[in-house]
Amino acid sequence: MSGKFITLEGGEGAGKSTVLEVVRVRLASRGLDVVVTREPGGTAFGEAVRAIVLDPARRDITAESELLLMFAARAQLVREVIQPALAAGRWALSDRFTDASYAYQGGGRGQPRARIAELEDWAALIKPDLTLLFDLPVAEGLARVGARGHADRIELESGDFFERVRAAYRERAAAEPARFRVIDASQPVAAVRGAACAIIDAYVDSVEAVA
Ligand code: Z5A
Repeated sequence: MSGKFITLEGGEGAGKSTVLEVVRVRLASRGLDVVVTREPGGTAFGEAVRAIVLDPARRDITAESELLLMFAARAQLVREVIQPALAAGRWALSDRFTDASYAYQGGGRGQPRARIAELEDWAALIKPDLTLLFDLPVAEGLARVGARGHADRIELESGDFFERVRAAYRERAAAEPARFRVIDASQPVAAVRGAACAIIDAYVDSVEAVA
């Protein structure tokens, strides 16, 4: 069976990271060799970019610089980690990918979609085969991350910014129903995990059926 690329997406505090390991274990239990990564990050270069873009002291970063930095990290991750994994028949699981740029830099910051699409073609090269979108009301997500007591540079944005991020994610999910599965992330953790595992099982079944 050839490798597949799965991404987890959602707004602040949506619970992606909480579910990521469960999804990895589920895939492994199906006999799949899984590489787990995250964005921005996942390579030495990408983690250096992450430290810059999430640093709350860096209030000077422009929307254009932020967009380019996200794609610089992504270009490295795809070539260094994801493409080699897929070529070797492994599966790749990423906490965020290009949909986050459409949601945060496109929806949140108002960067033109066509510009993001150009960068996607040139720098990202690949699209996920399956994307789990963890969706919940902005106020709930912000209350969850607020309880952590510290905020990164992007978490310092306004509620309106995160409403635009959520709307952009939902719009993308509606436009690509074959790739996206939307999970109600306001449910208790056990229910969210259960929903994610059911989606993963059904997806692996469908891939095995055509292999
Ligand atoms: N970003 C971007 O702008 N453009 C891009 O192209 C890319 C990224 C790729 C990454 O930082 C930031 O980069 C991100 C988007 C931007 N924005 N910010 N800030 P990150 O990786 O550190 O941040 P994140 O991905 O948003 O992580 P997060 O806010 O922690 O969200 P999460 O991973 O979805 O949530 P979590 O850590 O699993 O859960 C958050 C808290 O909620 C935690 O205390 C949990 O115990 C709790 N939780 C989780 N699920 C539940 C349920 N179901 N009920 C109750 N409580 C729960």
